[in-house]
Amino acid sequence: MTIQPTGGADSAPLYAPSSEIAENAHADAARYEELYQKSVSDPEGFWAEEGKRLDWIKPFTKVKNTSFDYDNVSIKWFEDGTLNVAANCIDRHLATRGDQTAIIFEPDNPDEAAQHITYKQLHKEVQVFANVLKDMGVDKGDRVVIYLPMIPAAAYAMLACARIGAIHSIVFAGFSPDALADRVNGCDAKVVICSDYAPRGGRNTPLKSNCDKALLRCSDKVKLLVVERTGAQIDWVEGRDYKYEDMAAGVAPDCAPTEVNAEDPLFILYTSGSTGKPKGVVHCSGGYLAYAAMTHQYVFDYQDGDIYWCTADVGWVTGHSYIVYGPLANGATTVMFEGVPTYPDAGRFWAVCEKHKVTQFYTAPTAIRALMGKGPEWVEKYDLSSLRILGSVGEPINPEAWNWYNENVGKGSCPIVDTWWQTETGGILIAPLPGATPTKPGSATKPFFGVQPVILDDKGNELSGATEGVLAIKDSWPGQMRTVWGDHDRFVSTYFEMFKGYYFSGDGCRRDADGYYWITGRVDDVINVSGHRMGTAEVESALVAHETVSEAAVVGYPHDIKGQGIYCYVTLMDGVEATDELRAQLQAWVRQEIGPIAKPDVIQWAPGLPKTRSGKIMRRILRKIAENETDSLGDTSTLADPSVVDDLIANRANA
Ligand code: 6R9
Repeated sequence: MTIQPTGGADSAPLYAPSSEIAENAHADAARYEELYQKSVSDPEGFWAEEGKRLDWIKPFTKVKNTSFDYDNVSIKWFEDGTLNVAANCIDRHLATRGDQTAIIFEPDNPDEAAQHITYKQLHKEVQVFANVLKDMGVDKGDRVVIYLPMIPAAAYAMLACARIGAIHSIVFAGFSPDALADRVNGCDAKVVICSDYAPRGGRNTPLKSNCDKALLRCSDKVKLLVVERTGAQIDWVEGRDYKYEDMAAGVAPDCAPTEVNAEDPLFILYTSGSTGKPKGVVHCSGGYLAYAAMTHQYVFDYQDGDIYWCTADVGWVTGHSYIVYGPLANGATTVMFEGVPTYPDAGRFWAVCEKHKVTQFYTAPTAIRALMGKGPEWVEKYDLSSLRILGSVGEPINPEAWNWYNENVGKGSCPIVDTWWQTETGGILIAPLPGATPTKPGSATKPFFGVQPVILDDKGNELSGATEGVLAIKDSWPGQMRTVWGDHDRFVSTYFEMFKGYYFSGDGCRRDADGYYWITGRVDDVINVSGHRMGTAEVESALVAHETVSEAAVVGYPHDIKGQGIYCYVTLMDGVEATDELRAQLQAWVRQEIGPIAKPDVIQWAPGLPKTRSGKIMRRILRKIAENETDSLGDTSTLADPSVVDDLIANRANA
C-alpha cells in the first residue's frame, strides 16, 4: 500500500491517507469536519465534553471564560474544577494498565541497557521524588528548576512537582550557567534539580559544576538536589547540596496527590522573544493537560499498544507536551531518548525504532536534513515496518526533507504530520490528522479542533481566501499560555497589542486555495536555529558583553542543515585588531554565555552598521546581505551613512 500523490487546488502534490489508515484512525475526513464545525460553533459544548477526558477531583461547571480584548486579556478554562495532573498521568491508569510500560528509556550509549518503566513503577518513583521535594521544604505553588538530561528522573521530577502542586521550570541541559542563573532568579526557585553529568553523543556535560557556577549568582537560600547519572566525581557544598539517593532512602513511599485548581500553574518555561530577556511562559493544570492529551491522541492517532517516540528534549515545550504530559495522560508508552541522531552513527534513530518497535516517530526537520546528508543506507539497514505515523515540528519542513522522510523512513505509507505550534500555545494548533487530512509536503495543513487561524495584513485586517500575511488566532483554546511569569503586561503587549482582538503568533503564513496553511517563518527578531528559538537580541547582548566589542547586530540566514544560521555583524572597540583569532574567541564566548546552540556561524567585522538617522539599526538590510541578496536591498536613502552598506557588501563573509 502506497500513498499516491494527487493534485490539490494549487500545484503542490496531495497525499491522501490510505483507506486502511482512515478506517482505523480516531478521525476520518468526515469526522474531522463534523468535530471541527462543532468545536468552533459551540466551543462551550465541545470543550465541556473534552474536559471529561481528565479525572477531576471537583468537576468543573464553567468551561470557557476567555477574553482577547486588549484592555482585559484574561484566559480561564474549567476554572472551578480541581484535579491533580500527576494523578491523571499515573494513578488513574493503575487499575487498567499498571503493568504496561509507561516510559522506555534509551540511554545515550547503545551498549547500556534500555529501561522499561511500568505505570506501577512510575507511581512509586514519583511518590518518592515528591516526598523528597516536600522534605526539602517545597510546598504547593513553590518553583522548582529542573536541569536534567533526558533520563527518567526528569519525568519523575516533573510529575513529582505536579503531584504536590509545585511549579516546575525546566532549563535545557545545554544551557550555560548564566542562562540557568537567570531562570532560577526569574522564577525565584526554591530548589534546583540537576544530575552529576549529562551523557550525550558520547560527551559528558558537567551539569553539577554548571549549577555550582550558576548558584553563585543566586540567593543562598536555593537548595540543590543532585541525582546520580554517571557517578563521576563532583564537588559538594555542605548545607546547600542534597544527594537524591540518600534523601529517597529516608522518605515515606506514599504521597497523596495535592488538589489544585484547573487554573493553578503547572509549569513555567522560558522562551526567547524579540527582546533580550527570555519570557517565563506560564501553563496551567486543567486546560493544558486536556489539550495536550487530546492533540496527542488525534494528531498521532495514538492507539492502545502503540510505542510512541518523540525525539525532543524535555527542556523544550515539545518534550513537556509530547513526551511527558500528553502521552502519559493518555496511558501511552513513551520513549525517552538520552542521545543524539548521529551517535554512535547516523543510524541511531532507526536502530532505536527497530529495537523498540516504534509506531509513531516525531522529530524535527533539522534532524531529518542532517540524516539525509548521510545517505539512505543508514535507514535501509534497519527494519522500520513497525512505523505507522511520522511527525515533524519546530520549523517549516522543506519539501526535499519531507520527501526524503516520506520515501526513506515511511516507505511511502506513513502519513507525515507537520505540526505547527509554539511554547505559548501549549499544544499543536495546525496539523493534519493522519486518517483525515491529505497532506502536502511543506504545509502544516489545517487547524486542530477549536483553533481558528486567521491571516492578517499589517494593519490587522483579516484576509480571506488564498492569501499571505501574519498568522493570528481568533479565539482561545484550552492549552494557551495564561501569562508571562511575573509580568502580565508583557504578555498582553507581546501577543495582543499589535493586532487587537487576536493572539498574534509572530509567524508569517500563506493560505492556499484548499485552505491549507503554510508557515513561512518568523516576522519578528526571533530566529530558528535547528528548531531552537533564539532572540537575536540575546546573542547581541552576549557579544557586546565582551570587552572588545562595541556594537553588534545579529540576523538569521538560510542554513542547509540548521534551517537558519546565526550571522553576526560586529563593530570592535577602537584600537582592537580584527583577527581570525578574535573571531574564534567571540564564537567561544557566545557559546559559553548562552550555550552551544547559540554559537555564531558567521562573524563579519563591521566598521559601521547601517542606521537610520534616529539611530535604529536597519536589520532588513543586514538580513539581505547575510542572505547574499544584495541586489534587492530596497531603499537605503534614509540611512544616516549609506556608504557603510557598500563596505559590508564588499566584505561579506562567505556563509
Ligand atoms: C513547538 C515549538 C515556535 C516557533 C513557531 C514557528 C516555528 C514550530 C513549526 C514551525 C513551521 C512547523 N515552528 N513548528 N514552523 N512549521 N511545523 O517549536 O515551539 O520552540 O516555541 O517555537 O517555531 O516559527 O513560532 P517553540
